[in-house]
Amino acid sequence: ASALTGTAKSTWASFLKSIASFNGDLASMTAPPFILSKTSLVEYSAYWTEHPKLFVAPAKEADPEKRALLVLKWFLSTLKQQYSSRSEKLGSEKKPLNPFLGELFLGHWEDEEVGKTVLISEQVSHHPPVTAYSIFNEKHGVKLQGYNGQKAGFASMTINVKQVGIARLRLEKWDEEYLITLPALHIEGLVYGSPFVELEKSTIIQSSTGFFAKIDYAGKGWVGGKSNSVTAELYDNKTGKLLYTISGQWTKELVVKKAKTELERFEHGEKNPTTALTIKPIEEQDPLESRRAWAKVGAAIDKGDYDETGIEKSKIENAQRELRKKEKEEGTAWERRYFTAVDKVDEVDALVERAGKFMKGVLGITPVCMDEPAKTNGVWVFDTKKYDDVVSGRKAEEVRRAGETVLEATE
Ligand code: 0T9
Repeated sequence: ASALTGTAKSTWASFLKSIASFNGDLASMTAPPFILSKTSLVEYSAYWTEHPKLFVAPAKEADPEKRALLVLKWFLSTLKQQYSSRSEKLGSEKKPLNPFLGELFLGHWEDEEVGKTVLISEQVSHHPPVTAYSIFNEKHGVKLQGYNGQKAGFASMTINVKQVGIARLRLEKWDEEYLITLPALHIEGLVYGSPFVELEKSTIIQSSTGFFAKIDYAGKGWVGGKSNSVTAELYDNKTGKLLYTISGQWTKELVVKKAKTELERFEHGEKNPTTALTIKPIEEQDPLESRRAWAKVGAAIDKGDYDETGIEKSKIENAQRELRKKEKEEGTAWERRYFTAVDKVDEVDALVERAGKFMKGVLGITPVCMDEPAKTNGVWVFDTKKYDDVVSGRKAEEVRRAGETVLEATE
């Protein structure tokens, strides 16, 4: 039965009618007030590291096979945060704010045991929307970077979303790289007014030391299965030997097995709580930082004031349109603060090729790893030079000016 009553019910009904003719652009969708979230999509990068201990764990492991298993365990532990934490907290999936070009989400996790893990997330493209991030723990030499956008479609009351982009994990100490692909998903529960995410299809993790993980997702009723089901298999690339399997529900418990022998069970709920991200108070934030930039919109959403939400949102959107117009006239482009677009990354290509060979040979399937760069306005890489310039203050003037352009327009 529907979770909605009264006006919400009829607003939702007309919304559903409107998305029946959905054009694939998630951002352009006008959703009813009660489904709006005040969290911008640029914040979602933080879901990768809400368990900082699991994130750095592989760095301490000397055996490459066990390391690959730890990476797989960490990856699986991020799924619950990425895809079901909002539903759990808010009662349903909500429509995130559509980040503006250059929008930032900056913070860090402080953990007694593993030290500081830094998060840098930036909206590097607005058309199509693409978010890039870099997450690193210097002390343990663990560095994650990636970028992602979405391709969406609507069919039989379900929003189907394919993610474009990749994540890359680097373990400095072992000079090791992992390529991680992103799952496809769909939004269920639309008819009842309580949308939630279910994952589908497969992703892979390929390591430069020759380990390959294939991760298969399935939902409720899929071959009789439970919701949020996952089965991961970790192989040795060279021998094709299956080393470990991990299976269960990514929202609940997962079981690690070697052949038929159970090694361990783990879950990432109460027994393994997340670490809160530390971010600056709004007054100290850069004008491009998400929570500061969207503060008025957020306040209007909190109040449930739909008109005010619309007015404040339009201010930001119009200001952005003006900026783009000005750039076009002046023949300039918005300078991304931390990332740079490239055509390709050789290390990534090598991993894709390795995974492809393995998959064809052993599993009989071709890799769907790298999407055409055009879909994300390029392959986005973390630019350590830009980062150093910002941190050292060498870019202070540019940073100040960028902030001003956004402030002027929205205040
Ligand atoms: C990258 C993640 C992504 C972003 C979200 C599809 C979705 C926007 C993209 C893929 C993160 O690492 C992982 C998790 C959830 C994904 C979101 C779920 C969702 O519903 C939204 C889309 C844009 C909507 O808001 C659809 C509206 C719907 C909630 C109600 C009408």
